[in-house]
Amino acid sequence: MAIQNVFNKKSVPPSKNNMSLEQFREWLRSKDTNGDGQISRQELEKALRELGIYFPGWRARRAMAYADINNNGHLDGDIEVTELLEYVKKRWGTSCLR
Ligand SMILES: [Ca+2]
Repeated sequence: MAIQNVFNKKSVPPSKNNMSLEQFREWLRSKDTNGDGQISRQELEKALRELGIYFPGWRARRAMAYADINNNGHLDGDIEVTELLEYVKKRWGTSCLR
């Protein structure tokens, strides 16, 4: 029993790192400052800066290079948003977006 209690204390709380696509989409929508329905690199960079994430410009460029599949300089459409979420989960951890 005593040993079990020790393990329980150390157990990680239920995943904070598991933002759903819908939550992520909602978050992105709130960062679409000019309301054109797309996320530009500048908007992504501004969002990261607001979160206090280091090197927001560099991170935004890397994320765009990964997720902007049609290379139009904006994140638009479900596929690109899904790609960005995958990238964010892998590289940043989505808990930082809350
Ligand atoms: Ca695009």
